[in-house]
Amino acid sequence: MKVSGICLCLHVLLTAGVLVNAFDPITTTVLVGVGTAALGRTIYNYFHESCDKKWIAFNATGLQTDLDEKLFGQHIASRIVLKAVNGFMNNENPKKPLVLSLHGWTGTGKNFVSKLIAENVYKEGMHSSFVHLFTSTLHFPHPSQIATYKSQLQQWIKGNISNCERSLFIFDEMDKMHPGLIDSIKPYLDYYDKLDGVSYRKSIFIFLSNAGGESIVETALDFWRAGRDREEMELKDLETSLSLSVFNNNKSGFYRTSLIDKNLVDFFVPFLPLEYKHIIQCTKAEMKARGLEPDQNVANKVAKDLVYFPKFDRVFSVKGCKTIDSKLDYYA
Ligand SMILES: Nc1ncnc2c1ncn2[C@@H]1O[C@H](COP(=O)(O)OP(=O)(O)OP(=O)(O)O)[C@@H](O)[C@H]1O
Ligand SMILES: *[C@@H]1O[C@H](CO)[C@@H](O)[C@H](O)[C@H]1NC(C)=O
Ligand SMILES: *[C@@H]1O[C@H](CO)[C@@H](O)[C@H](O)[C@H]1NC(C)=O
Ligand SMILES: CC(=O)N[C@H]1CO[C@H](CO)[C@@H](O)[C@@H]1O
Ligand SMILES: [Mg+2]
Repeated sequence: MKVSGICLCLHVLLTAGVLVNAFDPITTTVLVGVGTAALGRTIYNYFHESCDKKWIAFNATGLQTDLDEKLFGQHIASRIVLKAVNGFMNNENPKKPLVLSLHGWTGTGKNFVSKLIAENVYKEGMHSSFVHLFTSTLHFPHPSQIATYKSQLQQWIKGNISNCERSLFIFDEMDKMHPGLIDSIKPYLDYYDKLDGVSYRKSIFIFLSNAGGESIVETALDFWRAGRDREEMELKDLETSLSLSVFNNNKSGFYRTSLIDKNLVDFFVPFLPLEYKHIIQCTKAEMKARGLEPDQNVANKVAKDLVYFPKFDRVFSVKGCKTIDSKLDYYA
C-alpha cells in the first residue's frame, strides 16, 4: 500500500509536469517544486513520526483489551483510566488537559499503566517523541536548584506542546519531587483557552507516586480482614483518605499544592497492593512474553520466593510484581 501510494503520486506529478510544460516553463518549475516538496513531506511523515493522525490515533478497544488482559488485580484503576482516557480522547474540544494522579504501593503497575496508555495513543508508544517522562531523582535531583528547574520545566512543557498539542507528560517519583516544582506547571493544567498563544488543553499529564500507598493498603487490609471480596472495593472507599494523606503529607510532592486545592487533578487513581494470585499471573504473563509455556510450578516457585506483609498474615507482596523478571531467570 505504501509503495503504490507513492508511485501513484509520482505518476500524477510527472503527468502534471509534462502537461504544464507545454505552456509555461516558469509555472512548471514552481508547480513541480511545490509538488516535490509536498511529496517529500508526505514520504518524510510516512517514515518519521509527526504530530498527525497517522502517528497519534487513540485505540479505545486496544486500551480496554490491554487493561483487561495485561493488568492484574487493579479493577478500580483499570475502570477509571479507561473512562478518563476514553472521554478525554473522544472530546474534540477539551476544556483543560487531562490530569491523572496514580498512587499506590511499589510494583503495582503505575508505570505499566502509563505505558499502556502511551501505546494506545501513540503509534510509537513510550518511544514517541511526544511522550515525555520526567523522573524526579534524575531530572530534578538538587533541592538547591529548584528555581532553575522551575523555569526549565516550564520551558520544556511549553516548547513540547508548541511542537505538538497532543503531548503526554509523565512525572515519575512525584513523592521525591520538591513540592514547589509541581506548582510551577499549575497554569498549564488549568482552564485556560490559551497561554501566550499556546493551548495546553489537548495534552495529558500523569503523576506517579507511592504517596497514599499506606492508606490504600490499610483499606485493602480492612476488606481482607472482614472477609470481603477485593473486587467489592470501590473508589469512594479510598478516595477521601487518599487525597487527604497525599495533600497533608510533606513527602508526597503534592504537599499543600494548589493543584489539589483548585481541583486541577481530574482523577486520583488508587493502585491496590498485589496478592499471591496476582504474582502468579504476573509470572505467567512474563513467561509468555519470553516465548515460554506458562508453567504453574515455576510460577509457584517464583511467588513463594517473594516476601509478603503484614508479617503474620502475609497477604500482600512487598515488591508487588517487581523483581519477577530476575526470579524467573533463576527458576525457568
Ligand atoms: N497490576 C499489574 N498487572 C500486571 N503486571 C504488573 C502489575 N504491576 C506490576 N506489573 C509488572 O511489574 C513491572 C513493574 O511494575 P511498575 O513499574 O508498573 O510498578 P510501579 O507501580 O511503577 O512501582 P514503583 O512505585 O516502585 O515505581 C511492570 O513492568 C509489569 O510488568
Ligand atoms: C486496536 O487494538 C486492537 C486490540 O489490541 C487491535 O486488534 C487493533 O488492530 C488496533 N487498531 C488499530 C487501528 O491499531
Ligand atoms: C514532615 O512531617 C513530619 C511529621 O508530620 C515532621 O516530623 C517533619 O519534620 C516534616 N518535615 C518537613 C520537612 O517539614
Ligand atoms: C522544544 C522543547 O522544549 N523540547 C523539550 C521537550 O522536553 C524534553 C524533555 O523530555 C526536553 O529535553 C526538550 O528540550
Ligand atoms: Mg514506577
